[in-house]
Amino acid sequence: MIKIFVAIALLGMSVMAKDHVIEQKDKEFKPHTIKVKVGDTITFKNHDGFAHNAFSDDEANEFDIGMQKPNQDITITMSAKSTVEVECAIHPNMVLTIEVE
Ligand SMILES: [Cu+2]
Repeated sequence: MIKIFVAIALLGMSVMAKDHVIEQKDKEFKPHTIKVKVGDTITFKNHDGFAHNAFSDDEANEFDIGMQKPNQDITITMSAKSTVEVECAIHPNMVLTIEVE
């Protein structure tokens, strides 16, 4: 019985929060812009044959995923409302805007 309650609780959480995929391919974040809700997650998927990174100095959603190897997936959670400018520390031309509503 307890297992069923836990399963329902987890299901409820996963319905509320969505995961959004950002692909890193050909030294670009794809898509370049995305709109998400507070509590949603972003999964960065490195589809290039070399390392990438993603970081933001945004006050509300500061993060740095570090050195991301080829084929590695890294997930972060957007915890507050803001417009988050994301860059790759290795390739300065890679830019992404996450609008957290
Ligand atoms: Cu990069």
